Amino acid sequence: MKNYVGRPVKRVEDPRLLQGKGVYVDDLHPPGLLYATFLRSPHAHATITAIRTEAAKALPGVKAVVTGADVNPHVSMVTSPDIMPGQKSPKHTVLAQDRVYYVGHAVAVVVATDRAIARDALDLVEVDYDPLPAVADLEQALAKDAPLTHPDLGTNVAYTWNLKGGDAAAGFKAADRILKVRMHHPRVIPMPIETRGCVASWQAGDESLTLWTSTQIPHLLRMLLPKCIGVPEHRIRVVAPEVGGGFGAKLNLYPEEIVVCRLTRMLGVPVKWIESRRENAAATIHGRDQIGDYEVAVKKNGTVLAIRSRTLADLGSYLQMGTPAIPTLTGLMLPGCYRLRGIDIQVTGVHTNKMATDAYRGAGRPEATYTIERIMDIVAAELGLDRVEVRRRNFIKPSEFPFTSTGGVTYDSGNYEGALIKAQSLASWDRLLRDRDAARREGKLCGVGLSTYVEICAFGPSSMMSAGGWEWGSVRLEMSGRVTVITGATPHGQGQETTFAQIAADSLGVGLDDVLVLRGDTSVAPYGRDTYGSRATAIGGTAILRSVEKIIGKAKILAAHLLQSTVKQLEFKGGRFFVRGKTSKALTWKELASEAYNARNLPKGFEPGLEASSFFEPPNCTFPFGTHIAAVEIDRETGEVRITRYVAVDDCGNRINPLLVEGQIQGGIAHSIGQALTERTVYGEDGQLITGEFTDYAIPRASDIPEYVMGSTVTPSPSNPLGVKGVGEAGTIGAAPAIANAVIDALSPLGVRHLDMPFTPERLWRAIHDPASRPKVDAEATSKGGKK
Ligand code: MCN
Repeated sequence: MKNYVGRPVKRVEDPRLLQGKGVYVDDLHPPGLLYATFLRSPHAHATITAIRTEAAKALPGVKAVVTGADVNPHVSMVTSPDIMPGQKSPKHTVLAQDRVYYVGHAVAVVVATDRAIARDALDLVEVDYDPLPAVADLEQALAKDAPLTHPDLGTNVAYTWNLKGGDAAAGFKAADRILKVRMHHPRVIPMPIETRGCVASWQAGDESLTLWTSTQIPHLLRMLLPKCIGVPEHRIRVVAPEVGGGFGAKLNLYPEEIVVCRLTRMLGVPVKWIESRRENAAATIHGRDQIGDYEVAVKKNGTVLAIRSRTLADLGSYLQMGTPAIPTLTGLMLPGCYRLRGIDIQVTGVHTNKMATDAYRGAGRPEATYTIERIMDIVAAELGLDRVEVRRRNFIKPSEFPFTSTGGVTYDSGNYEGALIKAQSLASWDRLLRDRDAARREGKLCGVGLSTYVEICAFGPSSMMSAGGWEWGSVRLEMSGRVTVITGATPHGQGQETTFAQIAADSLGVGLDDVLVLRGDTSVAPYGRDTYGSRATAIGGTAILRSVEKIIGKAKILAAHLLQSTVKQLEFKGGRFFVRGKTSKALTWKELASEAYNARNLPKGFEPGLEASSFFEPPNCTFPFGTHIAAVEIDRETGEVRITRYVAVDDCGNRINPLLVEGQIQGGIAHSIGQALTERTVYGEDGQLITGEFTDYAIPRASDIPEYVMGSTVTPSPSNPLGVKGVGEAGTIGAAPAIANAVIDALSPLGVRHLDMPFTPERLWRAIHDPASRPKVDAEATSKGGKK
């Protein structure tokens, strides 16, 4: 055994990526390539009364100008799974035809010999709009006289979803206090470094189509495209080359991909489209955007009995692939690490004239964690209890796993207190509080916050998914003894070429350099469910492990034959097969592979070759957890926040590669720092996206990121033989509430009891200087609890 698993092996992807040798969509230039550019609506809601394309068509170099009337009849609409009870789904044509429903809605597309000409030609397309009243505010969308986003639906309500677990009514009856708080989880824009983009190429001879696209889901696209473009699945190849970040935003079939496929078919040459940053902000999915009213039933000793919530989720104008489902994940995970007696959750999905929301790193779980972790701090503050103690009192204990939460999901394994204790120790918690108090005595606004989170990821089994919860992987011993691993997952920055090679190398007993991992091409990996929901390691990694086990089983039969022994007598160790006690006559993989493919001396009935593939169907999701602690200082004069200390202790079960795990967590925390402190998506009342560029939309800079102190605990998952849980989203889920709790702790001496993200300088300055601007937290004593 080489013992790669568990070691901080450097990423095998890095040499090519760091030297600029990675091949991204925009690096592809097939012969005859034309460039497409989309014309987008400047209005949030308007009817289109005329489109004039003649002038654009006359520009030298322009090959086509296509409108909704030209393309929509030849392709299907963009669909979203119809998963919510009574779900109202707007008709989503790939180009707007009679109406536009959000700023950035694609209206026409120009195809030209180069990108600059295509851009110039856009200015020559004339569209006459009749602006209509738009609704951009989530709550106003529910007002009686609100404009309807989609008048044909007759309502802005897309669905109402209820989740009741345990006995919430009994919890409220038994409560000493009922706390009420409203929380807003604001909209964020994913902004991966590489925007979206694709190249489609129609091969007329064999009537096949290749789509190279910056996506997380080539296999799901191949499954969805036939219906959209009328080309059968086996004649479609989808390739995700190098992808410069997705964070959930590339987990979708977008209208542009369908249009570009149609254009190559129409024009008979390859067509490329690369999204601009402004388009990316306006027309690639956004994340979060929920407003919730929460009632919390508590005992005087800090036991949280039940939570009742009424949440509004802003879905935007259209339903993309996961749009309706994301807020349900918030509901499922609302109980967090705690043993509640009951929950009573209602989520109302609402249409507005804005870009759709969908899965953005964490997808519903950051909202749940933020809510429950703010609730824990509010409970402690209102009851005058220690916030760590309140959490401890409500924790699910290690002996209670597997534990079915009031959210109705079965947490696989956990030790929440273990992670908390470790984080407190790494943070020197008591000293942190003493330092905070000393700084306060000097008049500084300093705060310390924590969050103890659990999340759900590695989604499966298939019964809970709309398109299969398995993952596929294959392993092939080449004749040379080298190993080719093919995965149906589609890593796009996570480093799975390294971790999957670690798994294969260890279990085959070969060197890491002997293993090559291929991914992201449906013609190479015939099956796959791609990469999202932090599932690739747990599910894709296990599919590879299972394939290795099959090959070892087969190789043993061959080795036994060649060594004139029996399979029972055989041992496999360190990449060598030998008869027990006779290591000198061991066979290597190279020798076995050579025999297996030359096929001149095989046991009777033995199929030549040494390759195997497996589908792994997980029995359950995995439930990573941890504790994050943040210390902050707020500048009283400017309202600016500085994170002075950050400690993260995360438990993702067995860690395949601790270096990558830490990198994932650090990247995830950076996303949350952005959401908590700097990022603000602003739509005007008329539905104009005001923060549509990096000049207005402030993602964190390197200087906003503190030094992290990282720790871990290891509680293996029983849901897969690797014992791993996902980690790709954990940092984002754990971090924002820790920062929020620290900021509110810093302001608590001024009487601030709650504030919503983002904690921009302006918002904090107002909270410091204008008490009227602060949101309310109500605390009612029940008759049982006596007067407050
Ligand atoms: N890992 C490990 N041991 C574990 C768990 C994970 O060594 N117990 C390692 C993996 O092998 C892998 C990485 O950590 O290198 C993440 O694995 P996993 O948690 O299984 O997540 P996925 O590979 O399924 O990636 C998806 C996840 C999601 S949902 C988002 S969003 C996200 C993320 O990964 N987007 C990313 N991380 C990202 N990282 C980059 N660079 N870019 C993105 O777009």
